[in-house]
Amino acid sequence: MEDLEKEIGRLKVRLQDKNVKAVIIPHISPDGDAAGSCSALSQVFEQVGIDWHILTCDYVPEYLKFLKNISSAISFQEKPELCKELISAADLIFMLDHNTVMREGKLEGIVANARAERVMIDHHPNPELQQFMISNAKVSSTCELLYTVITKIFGKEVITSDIANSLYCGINTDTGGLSHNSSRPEIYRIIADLLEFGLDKDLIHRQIYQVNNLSRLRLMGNTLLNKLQVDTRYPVAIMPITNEELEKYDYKDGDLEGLVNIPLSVHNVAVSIQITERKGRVKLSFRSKGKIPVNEWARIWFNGGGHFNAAGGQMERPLEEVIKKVLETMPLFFEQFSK
Ligand SMILES: [Mn+2]
Repeated sequence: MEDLEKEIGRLKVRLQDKNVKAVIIPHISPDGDAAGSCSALSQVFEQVGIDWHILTCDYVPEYLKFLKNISSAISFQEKPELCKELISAADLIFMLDHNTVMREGKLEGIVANARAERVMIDHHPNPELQQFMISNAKVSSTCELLYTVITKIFGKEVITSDIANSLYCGINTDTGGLSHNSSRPEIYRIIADLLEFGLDKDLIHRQIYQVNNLSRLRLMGNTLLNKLQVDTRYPVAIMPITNEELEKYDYKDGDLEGLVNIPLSVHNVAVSIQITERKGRVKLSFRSKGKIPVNEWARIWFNGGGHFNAAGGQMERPLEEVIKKVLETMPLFFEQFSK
């Protein structure tokens, strides 16, 4: 905690130079916490007169575009040259909601070789060392941590209702609507503050949970009805989704958000794994309840990692092979890690 205060203090000194050029980067496939934190930080910079750009290696999903400044994010897939220019001109690169440059997709090499100092603001375990390390794995979300960073550096008076909305979006989505990882009283003190600054809680809930694409409903329906399998040996549910299915149901970014959590509601399921084939690559999302560290499963066998109960991995192998590997590593994982 002391180290954290010190790092925030160092950043405060660095940001006294209002001529700094800042670039703000979320992780690949940004979620509510990544997009919410980028949105909030950019608004603060706007207010205090610091030059900023939000860059993504891919896209921001449709359902998060209501967050202020998020639709002005520049995608490396659309404008690679502009992204390179902005990164090479930057003095500070803010890495939000990720613990390694590797989570920046195709921006990785460019960011790693840039002259800028990197500022990590994140809550994932085992962070990679950067020039400024504001990392705390105990908090619910990057947005929760960012609230502390913003108010310590710029004071509570910079928090507008739009900033409160963005921060709450991350706190809410990273805790599954305050259902897990949200028992520290501090979270509710922050939410109470945000309400005083004009947070429109109901708006965020509506935007996040009550707006669906038809394609999302069809894809989720098909997956739960026809694809979900529960293992007979271990308390594990698996949902493979093929490229063909994504095309058939007209998949849009964000359509599968949250789907992986649903099988955990079945009483004898303790681990849920969504295995999604997309453009020659297979993405795995792991969720668990209780004392099952799925980040280890993802890290050891699937080139990934993450949180104890929520992790991700990926493989550049055919879907069938990845499914086979999940089934083969299941006994190994449970032998080693479940108590
Ligand atoms: Mn997060």
